[in-house]
Amino acid sequence: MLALRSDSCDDHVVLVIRSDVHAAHHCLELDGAELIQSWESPARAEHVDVAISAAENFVLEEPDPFDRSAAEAVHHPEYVDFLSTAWRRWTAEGHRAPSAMAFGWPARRFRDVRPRNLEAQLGYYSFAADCSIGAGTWPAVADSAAIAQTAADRVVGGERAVFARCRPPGHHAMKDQFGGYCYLNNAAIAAQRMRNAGVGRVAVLDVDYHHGNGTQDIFYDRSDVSVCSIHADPFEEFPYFLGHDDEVGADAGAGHNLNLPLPRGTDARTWFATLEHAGAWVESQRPDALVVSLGLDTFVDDPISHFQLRRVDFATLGVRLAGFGIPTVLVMEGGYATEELGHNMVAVLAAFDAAG
Ligand code: SP5
Ligand code: ZN
Repeated sequence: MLALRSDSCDDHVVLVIRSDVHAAHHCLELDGAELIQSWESPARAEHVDVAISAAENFVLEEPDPFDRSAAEAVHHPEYVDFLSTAWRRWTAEGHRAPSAMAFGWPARRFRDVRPRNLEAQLGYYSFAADCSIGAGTWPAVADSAAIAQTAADRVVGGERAVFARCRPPGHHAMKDQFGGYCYLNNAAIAAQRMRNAGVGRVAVLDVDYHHGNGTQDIFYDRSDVSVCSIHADPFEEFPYFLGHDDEVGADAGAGHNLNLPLPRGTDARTWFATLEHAGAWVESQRPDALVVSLGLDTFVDDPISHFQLRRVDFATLGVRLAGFGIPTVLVMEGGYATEELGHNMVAVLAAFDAAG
């Protein structure tokens, strides 16, 4: 049943954009020399949907159709074309493997020249072997982007906050490279969508455990979208090759990128002190709207991450995010304690909502 917002007596309702298209996307991931079912699984989104459906004051809606131009506004069009055709090409070539994954990359001292060979292009258009492209990947990727695009449209249309329950996640996706379970950068799509609709300045605050390298890449030389990421130190943690604190933006974007790396094992006290620093900086950028890259792999029991936030901390996070007092798109990113993810996500969103 669709609950109509105008029928609700309660002013506080969280609009959630979600769909089931993601379910056919399940990746393989290289773990040492072993291929495993990815930590980034369909069950993650299912647990979030179940927890949201069981909670009060959430209204769930399907996304509008994917607008390819929303993706092409932040990614290279030929990269979007590659993603949308890779599986068809892989199938046509008759490979034995169940999904397509790169095994070689244009690493240091190689040339940045696009090859014609599909397996080589997989390396050209990616930076990690923690995700693959299968039959359900492009439909899920396009739908996840549509969720972010729709959430941005609803916020532009007057919603105070919308949760984009995206899967696959997006913040690692660069202008023309996938990796880190991410293909299209949902948060960047939402930010750019709001800019195109006339929002003057947008800030992206990325609280996922991992550095939002893709979002940084996309907006690095721009002053209209400021990007701040709190994450595990890239000297120790994925994505390893970006996310240091001396990456401050370039050209017009100089001073509009802030990285706040923290050591593995960081506890809630230090994390929230860092969030205060991030919050003050975001406010100094004078944004008219906010995009939150909401990864909850900062959870103490996350199986692949090493910060120590608990459920109560996620409620505190929700209150702080509401405190910016500006229209907000909350975009789901990581979080691999699958059984807990739904409850943790509801903790953030319900606290955000209650805080107004
Ligand atoms: C969106 C997001 O959170 N992406 C994170 C991607 C991390 N991918 C690399 C993970 C490597 C984890 N290896 C864990 C081995 C445990 N034995
Ligand atoms: Zn993450």
